Amino acid sequence: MKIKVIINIFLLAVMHMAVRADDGHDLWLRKINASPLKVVGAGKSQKMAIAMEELNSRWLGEADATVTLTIRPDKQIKPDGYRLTANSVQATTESGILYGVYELLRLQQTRQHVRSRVSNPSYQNRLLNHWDNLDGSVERGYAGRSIFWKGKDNVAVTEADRSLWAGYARACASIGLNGSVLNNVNASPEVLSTANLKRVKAISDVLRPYGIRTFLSVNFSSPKLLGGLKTSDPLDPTVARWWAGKIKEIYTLVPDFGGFVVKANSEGQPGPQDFGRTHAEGANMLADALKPWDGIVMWRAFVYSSTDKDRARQAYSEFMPLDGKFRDNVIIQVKNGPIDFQPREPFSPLFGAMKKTSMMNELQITQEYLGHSKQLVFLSTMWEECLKSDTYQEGRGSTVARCTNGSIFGNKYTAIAGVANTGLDSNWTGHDFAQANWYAFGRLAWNDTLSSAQIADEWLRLTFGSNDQNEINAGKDELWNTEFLKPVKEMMLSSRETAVNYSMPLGLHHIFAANHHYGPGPWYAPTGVRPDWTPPYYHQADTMGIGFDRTRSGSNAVRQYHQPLTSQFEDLNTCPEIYLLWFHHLPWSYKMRSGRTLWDELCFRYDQGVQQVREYQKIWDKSRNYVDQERFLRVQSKLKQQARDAQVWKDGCLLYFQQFSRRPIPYEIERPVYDLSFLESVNPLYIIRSADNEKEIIPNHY
Ligand code: GCW
Repeated sequence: MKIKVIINIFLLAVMHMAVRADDGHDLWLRKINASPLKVVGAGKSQKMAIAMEELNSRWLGEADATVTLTIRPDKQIKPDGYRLTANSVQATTESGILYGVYELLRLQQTRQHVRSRVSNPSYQNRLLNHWDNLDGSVERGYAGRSIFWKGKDNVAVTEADRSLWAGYARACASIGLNGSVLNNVNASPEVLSTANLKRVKAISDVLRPYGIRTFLSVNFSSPKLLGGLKTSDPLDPTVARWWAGKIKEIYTLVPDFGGFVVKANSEGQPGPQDFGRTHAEGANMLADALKPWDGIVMWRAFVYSSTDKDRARQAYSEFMPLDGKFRDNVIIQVKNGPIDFQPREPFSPLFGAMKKTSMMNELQITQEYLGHSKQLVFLSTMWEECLKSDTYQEGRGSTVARCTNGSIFGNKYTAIAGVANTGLDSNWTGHDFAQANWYAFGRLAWNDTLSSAQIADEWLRLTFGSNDQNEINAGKDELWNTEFLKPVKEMMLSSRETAVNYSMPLGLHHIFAANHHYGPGPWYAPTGVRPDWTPPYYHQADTMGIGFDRTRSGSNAVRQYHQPLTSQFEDLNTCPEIYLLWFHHLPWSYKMRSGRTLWDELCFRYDQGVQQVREYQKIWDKSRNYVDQERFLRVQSKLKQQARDAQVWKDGCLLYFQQFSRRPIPYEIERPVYDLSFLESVNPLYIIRSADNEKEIIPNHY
């Protein structure tokens, strides 16, 4: 008996060792046993050397095949695009070759047939925005410190830095990204100091061979704060001259520099309004200075003031009157929703509305409002929902994607940005499944019509699949498909809806605990804090009901949408239930389409969210034999945390709202396990910032 147990343990151990330990550092580019091949036409540049190296180390096509790389003019192929066959890549630029090579290798590794075809990116600029501070901390970063910055006494560049940046650039290039904004939009003027610009140059020298251009976020008051001028008024000629000089210095160091991102007159950041000037006057001054170098300005529309009654209306109100007043090298950078990267928001009404101005979408890859790097939430479905939303601005089919990718308005410059989730953690993103969000952003930036199902499928195959021909021949592949790929993919695809359910179902939004935005805080409203930074401003719960009235009888934000959306959102019979409490304040007894009351429905949704996470724990535990021990245990432990988090969300929100609804939680639903008073009291403890602000620490037990 004893011997049998020992043998079983031994067999189990061998099985686990067979799936090699993996710290996740190689992302979706894990080492594989490549077949030999011959490459023709590669030339000698650094970029082509990378393309060659990738082919040689990752070729899974026919052994000893000859692959041809050709650069020549072709009207069908845009600068980063390519034409592909099973053994050739043709492009008009070296970057195009590189992207084509990565696609060819991806198709092979995911066992897809290589059709001969042309692929062009949806957006010219496909950018990661790093909210990295010069001191090395990362705003809303949950994967360790910055990969770019280490503090002002530490600007010298090391070999380790270079190799990390090369790994990062390679990962970005492999999914089609072509630009990085290296610092936080809450920008320190110091980023433009000569010492820091030298570091920017070093970074850009590493990024360039991978086709990644460098951009910076700038502080609008830099002329005064860094340059020592008396003012930063954009209409003052000395200010414009200062910027022109700085920009020349940048381009001397970084000849292919991309341009600036600016957060102006937003959340305390300086901007042109400090001098009585408009956003357009501010943006244009920078755009004119960048023009001779072919640089662009991405000017953010994330603005709101404490006095307005509805934060959701403000970006539109402030920017619409400026339509047509921006230079052509200015792009207005708009967050996907009108408030702030919430688990679910309708799309921002600005998309497609400013017809004479280029607009770009800003998505958030880092999970500020979606469980940090603690929770498994695949964001691709959320972005897909936004990109495919019909704005109706130029008739049916005017999706957010088409309003920003140039296909409707023919914009000279197009772009899309994702707020990065990378840090020094060995797996780059903290949660192993958060890598999938980085991957998905790149893939959607390249092709904004891709489905999340395809993206999840690719990512899982690349990240966890086997390329061992023996295993495939032994039929292990079949098993892997049914027992791992299918259930785990379904888990990913439903995970965002799950997070919505356990945190903010039916259109609820911004009911987070203050500051860190991790757990629930619908009760948080201390005196003295501006109302739009407190959850009751957003949920408006009282004994009459719950929800934000944005109809004509409320803030009328609904008017900012194009017909038929205005009517659709306003009419309770047609308003999608996913946006119900976003647009309406409704009585607790309101009858939902399910036949339940609003209160009961809310309870069901919260409960469903909890049940779904419990289900994910089972799915993951069953995948044990298909994942290396290291990643298996890491994800398993994070799912436990997520299950506890979901319970806290459900109990906290339902017990809090129940004070207003004064109705029982339906008896078929699991009872709360926490007390409201306890959850309210631990709220500030969710996060303890360590001395150097390095990382948030969230206790495992509430
Ligand atoms: O979502 C909010 C974040 C801030 C961020 C801001 C912005 C960089 O809480 O941390 O600041 O948005 O997008 O500017």
